Formats: sequence, structure tokens, C-alpha cells
Amino acid sequence: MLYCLTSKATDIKMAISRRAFLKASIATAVAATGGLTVFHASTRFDEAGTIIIPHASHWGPFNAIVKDGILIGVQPLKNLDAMPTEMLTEGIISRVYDKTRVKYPMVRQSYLADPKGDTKPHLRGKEPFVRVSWETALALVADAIQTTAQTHGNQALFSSSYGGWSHAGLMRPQVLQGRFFNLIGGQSTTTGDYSGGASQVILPHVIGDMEVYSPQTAWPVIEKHTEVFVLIGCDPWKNNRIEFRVADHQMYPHWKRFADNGMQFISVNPQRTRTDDELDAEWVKIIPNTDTALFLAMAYHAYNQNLHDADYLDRYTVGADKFIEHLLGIQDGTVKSPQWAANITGIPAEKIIEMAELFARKKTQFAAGWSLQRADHGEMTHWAIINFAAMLGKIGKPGEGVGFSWHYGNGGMPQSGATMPVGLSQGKNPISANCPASRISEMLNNPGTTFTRDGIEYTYPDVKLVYNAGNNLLSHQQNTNELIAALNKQVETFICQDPWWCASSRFADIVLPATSTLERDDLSSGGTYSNDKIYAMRQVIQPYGESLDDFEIFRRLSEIFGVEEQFTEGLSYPEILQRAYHASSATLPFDEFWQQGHTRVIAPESANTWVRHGDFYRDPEQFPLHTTSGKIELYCQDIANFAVQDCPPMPTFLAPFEYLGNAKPNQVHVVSPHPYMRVHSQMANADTRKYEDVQGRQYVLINKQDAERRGIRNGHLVEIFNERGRIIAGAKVSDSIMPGVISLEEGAWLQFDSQGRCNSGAINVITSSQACSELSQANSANTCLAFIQRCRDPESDNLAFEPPQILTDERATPISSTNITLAADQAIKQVEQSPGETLFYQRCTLCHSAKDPRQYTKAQWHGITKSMFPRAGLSPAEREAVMSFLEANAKDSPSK
Ligand SMILES: Nc1nc2c(c(=O)[nH]1)N[C@H]1C(S)=C(S)[C@@H](COP(=O)(O)OP(=O)(O)OC[C@H]3O[C@@H](n4cnc5c(=O)[nH]c(N)nc54)[C@H](O)[C@@H]3O)O[C@H]1N2
Ligand SMILES: Nc1nc2c(c(=O)[nH]1)N[C@H]1C(S)=C(S)[C@@H](COP(=O)(O)OP(=O)(O)OC[C@H]3O[C@@H](n4cnc5c(=O)[nH]c(N)nc54)[C@H](O)[C@@H]3O)O[C@H]1N2
Ligand SMILES: [Mo]
Repeated sequence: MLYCLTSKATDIKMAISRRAFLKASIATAVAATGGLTVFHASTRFDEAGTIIIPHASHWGPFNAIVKDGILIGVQPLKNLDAMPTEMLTEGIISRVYDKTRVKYPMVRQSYLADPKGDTKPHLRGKEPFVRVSWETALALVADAIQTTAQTHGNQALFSSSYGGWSHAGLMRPQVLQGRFFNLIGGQSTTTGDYSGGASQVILPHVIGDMEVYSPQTAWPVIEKHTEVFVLIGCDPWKNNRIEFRVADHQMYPHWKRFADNGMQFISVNPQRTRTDDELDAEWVKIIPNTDTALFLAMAYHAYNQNLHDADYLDRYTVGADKFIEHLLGIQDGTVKSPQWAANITGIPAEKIIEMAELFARKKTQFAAGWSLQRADHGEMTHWAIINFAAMLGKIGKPGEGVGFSWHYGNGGMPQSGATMPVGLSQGKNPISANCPASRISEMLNNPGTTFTRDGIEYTYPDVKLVYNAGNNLLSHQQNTNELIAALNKQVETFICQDPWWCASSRFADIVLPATSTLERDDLSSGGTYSNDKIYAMRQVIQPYGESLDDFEIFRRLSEIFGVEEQFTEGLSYPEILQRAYHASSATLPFDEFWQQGHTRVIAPESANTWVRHGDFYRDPEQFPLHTTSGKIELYCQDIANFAVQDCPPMPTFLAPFEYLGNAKPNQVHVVSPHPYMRVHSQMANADTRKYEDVQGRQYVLINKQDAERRGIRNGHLVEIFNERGRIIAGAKVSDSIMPGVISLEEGAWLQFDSQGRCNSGAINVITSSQACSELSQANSANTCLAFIQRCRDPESDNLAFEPPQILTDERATPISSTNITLAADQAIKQVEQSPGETLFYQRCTLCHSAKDPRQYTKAQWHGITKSMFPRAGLSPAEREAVMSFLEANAKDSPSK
């Protein structure tokens, strides 16, 4: 495909000259890695030698500018992206050529020396890697999979590839991994996620949907009606900088308009956010993990002052009597008064009263982020907000009520309702053993023990092999030292598939280098809820080193196991992409779309007036919620029946295992928000880190008062520590964080010094892996106390972005693929599936949806499928077939 530069030429030249310094950094990277010799001229070159190739990413769509096979510039697309970020314009290009790329398949030295003997797992992350051929690497992988499955059963194979954050395309590694493993007898997997782990379990019982992944009231309704917009640990300005698919930042001008038109913003947060600055929000400082107390007290005050809406409670809720008794302290003797909450939250009682009255009087939209539920007893916080909003009679009214996804996926953009392209499916996993996403260390340390989640009992598998593709387990899981010890004790083979020497690659036994999306074709769409654009992610450059596409890696493994035909469905890679495009709502012919790089789907006019919970409010009899009662459950009998001690049946303030209320002298509370200049750990190695890092490390935000008391100044190195670990970070002294609280963004890479301190400032070295409760078994990353002091003895610069030591004396251990019989052994176990079951596993299991129909009740499935079916693009008949499968297998199905 040839491209002509005409009208856009000037723009591009400007973009290129603005990014001129990037050429220099590429040149440095090229020099540092011994020369980028693999970049042959692409067939897409035009005569001038400079070509533009459309691509798309979590950071937005863009034109890649390529010269002589090298990406020399990234040009944002103003007509599609309302606010391109530095991550797009500078980050993508700098990380693709960074020295942290994995150039060749690698095996840890002691593992390669004796793959089935003493592999010395304690040397993971410490000893050199040996470069091997793909043949050797895949033979080792296949042999480890086969031996493990034959010795311990397929349940001993574990996928830590829980999430799909690797990239924006259809060909996500964790999906391809699931697809491959499910063809050879399956693997143990994670269930739930880190993001909204607590709310996605409790809220279906309370309000009939997970809420955290649901569309929000359309912005025109907010603009017209809302007077007060309350942000509770919610930072849309930061969190919407990226998307799960392709960001386009279309909500940003609307947020600005809300503020310009006089909408009042109030932000309840231990730190002041970018959103607060942009929208001029009033900052109400709250002690972390105490939001439940605040909302209980406001509910008490509303009741006490007769500001509540008794008719609304009657018509739309159940359990108000019990909840009000709780507020009055009838059972526990504690009145949930503003004074009571003031002592817990640190917010003066008068302020609590003022807010309760303001929210009762004005048209108020409550928007909560998810960080508050990544905390001990995380189930309580969103629920407390729901109960307060219901007391005021707000849920479902235009411009009022609750929303738990304003900060995610451009919440507030009208939804097109169109079908977006969907990639390959994972298929059905024959293994039912699973582990809640954040409980991996506990699983490894306690094989065979039982646990409950949402009232169902499970048994932890006895895991011997961990496969990690497109996930940074060593960065994302809490309590890194505990995790490393558990992996070293229990896991015989740890495989990591990633383009970079990320935290996890370094601790793996076998590292399989994946191409980045720039090195292959793919498709994507955006935004998350609006679903109004489909993007081509066309190949921009040749694969780096010997890296292979994720699809190709799993295709080769499938070939070794004799299931290639099933893996590819007999289709070529381009055919799979074209099939996905044709199954979407797009009308533009594929070739035109591919040339142009995107196509739009227009949202219908009616989408502009959509109100979250609006149907229910208008007619609760015709549109009941999918809770047991069909109403909002202020007290929930289902939860009471589970009788889980640490998750009471109505919102209750329970002291977290660590918070300022039980801190030792000098301890601070550590919150770990998502990064402004990264997607988790992605971009940690990019040039853009210069904008945020302090002395080359993750920065920590600390209040002036706290800093002064400890002799810490802006730019100093500090050591943050507790009984779980120690990290070194760089101090940003600021008034934007309240005293007693420090904040470190999650996602730094790892580098331990000789004292076991992480010299890169990776937060999870000090966080706790304790579950937030036995109901959801979700993580409690934001429940963390630590000490902080000046660090005067760093041993070196941060070396997390130096590649590990690599040896080149290969000793190949090729293993004949004819020995691999696993798939044949398993094939006989495959049973026939109903059409609904097939459709469910083919089309409905991507992203955040549950994979096991038994995890939800029939009613809950009706709630969840409301957004799942349109996303999957099922016809009415297909929906019916899937629903009957789900009903027959739901948690409360009589056949279960
Ligand atoms: N730029 C960027 N955006 C992202 C991501 C990213 O990595 N980078 N990741 C995406 C993903 S996977 C997810 S799950 C979402 C996460 O979305 P969230 O969980 O909502 O986001 P966080 O940034 O963790 O936290 C938001 C705010 O909560 C505050 N906070 C922390 N603890 C408390 C508390 O106890 N009470 C109150 N009131 N506030 C508290 C923090 O100070 C922070 O300002 O973000 C998504 N968006
Ligand atoms: N303390 C604390 N910890 C947290 C959180 C918190 O708030 N606080 N948040 C949690 C949440 S909500 C989440 S979602 C997780 C996120 O945790 P992860 O999803 O593990 O985070 P990422 O850093 O995005 O990891 C994606 C990996 O995919 C790799 N990758 C990119 N492109 C490709 C590709 O094409 N192929 C392959 N094979 N790999 C690729 C990247 O290099 C990277 O290593 O972290 C959790 N951890
Ligand atoms: Mo997340």
C-alpha cells in the first residue's frame, strides 16, 4: 500500500521537528543495543522514503511516521483525539527501541542447565539469562507443560495472565494463551480482577449490576441537570488519559464545559487530583479507607433532619428500616452521627453536615472511583454511597444518583449500541480450579485448601507451572517479597511472554519475547462505552530482534501439541482480522477502512438522553433491578445468608487492618493510585518518565508537615518501609496531599539492592496481600501503613531499566515434538456443547466478564448481560440461546 504525502506534509514536518530530539534518543538506543540491524525498508515506503501508517493504542490513535524502516515520529490525530498525551507522542516511540526490549528467547542459566533437576529457583531475578533459539525455548516450554500436566494434572498449570492491559488490539496475549491451554486440557485461572474486585461481587446483590463497568448517564443530561458533582476518590482527568481499548479523550471538553457553566465540584480524597485542579473542585480531605463512615453520617444527618425521601425508600428500596436502625445505633449503641464520623474521617462534623444538606438540596451526582474498594472491607464503600443517595431519593433521576465508572472508559459519552470487532475467543476451560486475581501468593502457599467467594466454595489448585503473558504479575500483585518466596517454593517453571524486561520477565525461568503492536497488524475500537470508532492498528516496523507475535508463539505451541488447526480455525491471521471487522457494525469496505485507519459509527440521538438507572426510576415494576427483591437493597438478605463475618449485610464502618486509626506513632498511610504517565507498569521504561521521576525513581507525594518533621526536602531520596519490605523513592513535597498520608503510583519496575530494598520505588513491595473480605476475596492494596525516612545510603542509581546480564553460549536442548501427547490425551475429554454454551464461550468471555456461569445467579446474569450482549453483538435468537445456557447453569439453578 503506497501512501502519498501531500496536504498533510507540513503538519508532519512540524511533528517531526518537534520530536527531533527523539531521533537522538533512538540513535542512542540503537547504539546501546549494538545496532538495530533488523529494520528493513517496508513495502509501504513511498518515493520520498517517509511514510505514514495509521495505528492505535491505549494512549490514542495516531499516524506513525516511518523513515527507512525506523519509526521517527508519532503524529496525534486531532480530529479523533481531543487531548493527546505525552505518552502517545513521546512514550510509544521511546519505549519501542529501548534497551529494555527482549531481543531473543531467554532461559535462566540454572534452569537451562538442568530443566528437570535442581533449577535453583532462589536465583530467579539474580542470575544471568542465556540466549536460546525459538526451537529450544518452545521445546522447553512444551516439555514443562506436558510433564507438569502428566505428573500433577492440568490444574497444576496456572495462568497469571488475569487482565488484558497489554495492548489495545484484538489479539491480546491472555486471550490467545487461554485459547491454547483450553485446547490441551485447560489451566487453572484467576477469577475476578484487581480493578473493581470488591464491588463487582457485592453490587450485583445490592443494585443488580457490577456498576464498575457500566455506562454512565450521557453528558448532555449532566450538563442540563446536575448542580453538584461529587468526586469520591475519583480522578477522571487522570484515569481517562488511557483506555482499555483506544482512548480518544472526548469527555474532556465536556468536563470543562460543566465547570465553566458553574457546576459545583466537590472532591473527597486524601490528595488533591488533576481533576480537582482542572475543574476547580473543592477538596475535602479524608483519612484513607474511611469513606463508609462519612456516608453513613451524612445518611444519619439526612434522616435526623428529615431531609430523606421516605416515598422513594418505600417504592425503590428494601431494608431501609434496618439501615436506619443501624444509623441510629439501635443494635450496636453507636449513633452514626457527624461527630462520630468526624473522629474517624478527619472531616469536621460541621463540614459533614454542610455537605449532607447541600447534597439533599441540590441536584447531585455522586461519582466514586475504584481505589476506595481496593481496601480492607472494600465492599462497604460504594454500598454506603448508594444507600445515602437512595435516602435522598436520587438514584435514577436525570443528572442525579450514583455512578462508579465516570473515571473509566470516557464515562458519560453517549453509547452507539453498535457491535465492535471481537477477536478470537478463549473457548471453554475444562479446568474449573481458580484463584481470585489477587490471592496468588495465598494459593501458592496453601495448595488444596478451600476458600469461599460470593458464597461458593473452591479449592486452591496445587500449582507447579505459571504462564504469564501480557501481565506484569511481579509488579501488580501485592506483597512482592511474599510472592517471590511463594513462587520460589512452589513453582517449578515460570514462563513470561512480554516485549520488555519488565519486573516479571526478570524473575522468569523462560522469557519469550513478544513483538509490540507496532510490529504486527491488529484491530481495535473505542471508546469503551461509546463504541463509536473502529481502528486499524497497522504494522509500522519490523519485529524487534527475534521477537514473535503472541499469535505466532501460541500457534507454534499449538502446532507442537497437535492442535494448530483448532487454534487457527484454519484461518490465516489477516483472515481472522477481516472476519472480526466484517462481524462488526462497520459499513465501510475493509480495504478503505484499512487505508484510512479508522471508521466511525454514529450514536443514535436517543443515546444523548440516557440516564443510568433511569428505566428503573421511571417504572420500577416494569424495569426492576436484577437484585433478589428487584429493588435497591439497603440491607441485603442474600449477604446476611452468606454469614461472612467480615462482610456485614449492610454498609458498616469496620476498622481496616491498617489505617491511621490504628497506626503506630510516625506511621503514615500509603495509597497507590494509578499512574498519570503510565498504564500501570507500561511506559515505566519510556522517556516520559523524566516528567515524573525523582532521582530516577518512582516519586512519593508527601505533605510539607510530614516532610519537615523527618528532615525530608523536595527531591530527596526516601526509604519507605514496614514489616513486608523496604523501597527507595524520590520525595515530592507538596500541599496536595493531606498530612499523615503518602502516595506512590503503582507500576514501578523492580530492582532490589543488596539489602533487599527496591531501588525503583515499587509500591507492592510494601503493600499487604490480605483479602478485603471473604465475600469477594479482592485485594486491599490501598490499606497500607509504613514508615518513611530520608535515605542517605542508596547503593546505586535505579538499575530497573538496565537489561539483565545475558550469556550467549547456547546449549540447545531440543525436544522432539512427537513426544508431546497432551492434547491427544485430553481430546477424549471434550464434551458436546449446546449452541448457547458455544456462543457464550466464543463471544461473551472477553475482558471483565465472568467465565464461569455458576458465579452468578439467574437474576444477576440478566443484569450483567444487559451490557454484555450488545458488546458481544448477539442477535435476539443468540441472546436467547446464551441466556438459557446461563439460566440452566447459574448459581441458583435447580440443576446445580
Ligand atoms: N493514567 C492511567 N489511567 C488509568 C490506569 C493507569 O494505569 N493509568 N489504569 C486503569 C485501571 S486498570 C483502573 S482499575 C482504573 C483505576 O481507577 P481508580 O481505582 O478509581 O483510580 P486510582 O488512580 O487508583 O485512585 C483514584 C483516587 O482515589 C484516591 N483514594 C485512594 N484511597 C482513597 C480512599 O480511601 N478514599 C478516597 N476518598 N479516595 C481514595 C487516590 O488518592 C486517587 O486520587 O484506572 C484506569 N485508568
Ligand atoms: N498497589 C497497587 N497495586 C495494583 C493496583 C493498585 O491500585 N495499587 N492496581 C491493580 C490493577 S486495578 C490492575 S488492572 C493491575 C495491572 O497489572 P497488569 O495488567 O499486570 O499491568 P501492566 O503493567 O499493564 O502489564 C501489562 C504487561 O503486558 C506487556 N505487554 C504490552 N504489550 C504486549 C504484547 O503485545 N504482548 C505481550 N505478550 N505483552 C505485552 C507489558 O510490557 C506489561 O508487562 O495492577 C494492580 N495492582
Ligand atoms: Mo485495573
